[in-house]
Amino acid sequence: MSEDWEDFTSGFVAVLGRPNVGKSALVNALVGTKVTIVSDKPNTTRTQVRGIITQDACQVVLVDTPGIHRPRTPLGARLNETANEAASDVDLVLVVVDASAPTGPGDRRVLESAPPECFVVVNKIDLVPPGELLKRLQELSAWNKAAYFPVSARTGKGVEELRREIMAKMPSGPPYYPAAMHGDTTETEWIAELVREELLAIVRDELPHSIATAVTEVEGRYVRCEIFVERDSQKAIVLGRHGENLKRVGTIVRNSLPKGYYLDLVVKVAKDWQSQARYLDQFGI
Ligand SMILES: Nc1nc2c(ncn2[C@@H]2O[C@H](COP(=O)(O)OP(=O)(O)OP(=O)(O)O)[C@@H](O)[C@H]2O)c(=O)[nH]1
Ligand SMILES: [Mg+2]
Repeated sequence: MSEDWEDFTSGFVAVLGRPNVGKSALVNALVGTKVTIVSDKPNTTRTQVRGIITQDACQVVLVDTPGIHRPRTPLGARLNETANEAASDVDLVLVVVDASAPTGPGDRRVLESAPPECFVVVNKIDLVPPGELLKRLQELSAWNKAAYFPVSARTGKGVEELRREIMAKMPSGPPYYPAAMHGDTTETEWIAELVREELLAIVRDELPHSIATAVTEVEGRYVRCEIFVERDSQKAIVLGRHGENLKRVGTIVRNSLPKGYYLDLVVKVAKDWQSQARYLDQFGI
């Protein structure tokens, strides 16, 4: 390429925080389109997922990460590793905290390990009265980070300002992705993620952690997505009465595919996969 990128800026931004604070929702809001899945169950994000903003001679590559938590399984340990790895070698770190919850030990660990130049994003401000938000901001200022941004990924409040400040921090550099690209997830990975997102919206308790999905076959317009659970008893819950859960998930995800696609959902048992490295590798976690 002989293009002159002298006036262009670009960089990588890691989005860190404990589970469920709204990192993925924030990445989607900053990008302006859905590039990473969201759910009310903790540890929804399992890999580094990139969201790309290209605007005003600047490209920002946001790296969504798994929520950092106290791991109870090899899966949990791997999620933490993935998140911590994302924090190294980036131009900026965003630490996301939940405005509607007090700063807990989980937040503290992330805040303490984050560089002083990081931005602290106080998300979910739609859930708290202004007086309480002020208290939260005062509390968080004890960490002396570079800047604090109250936002709501849900309503979009504060997101534009945060986007501008992130862009202003990017050093000179070329774009890494074509301007029309908003994410780095492949089409098959995305289908598997959408299936998992819909399942997470249905299931409860410990089951979210036990679900993994993978597209295992694409043949013309036929797509086979396998849903893995850890035990036989979980299979029935995922299927639902007369298979109605699976039907519902299939219909929703099929609607997001180009017309004429056939999505085949199959539930399988991968015994105790959360604890087995070979399964974690197989699922790309
Ligand atoms: N009210 C409100 N809810 C939000 C906001 N941002 C995210 N949420 C909700 O919070 C829950 C968690 O959002 P996610 O974006 O999946 O959280 P996360 O930090 O990526 O979680 P993990 O991937 O599990 O680490 C979901 O139910 C979101 O809809 C917000 O600004 N306001
Ligand atoms: Mg997430």
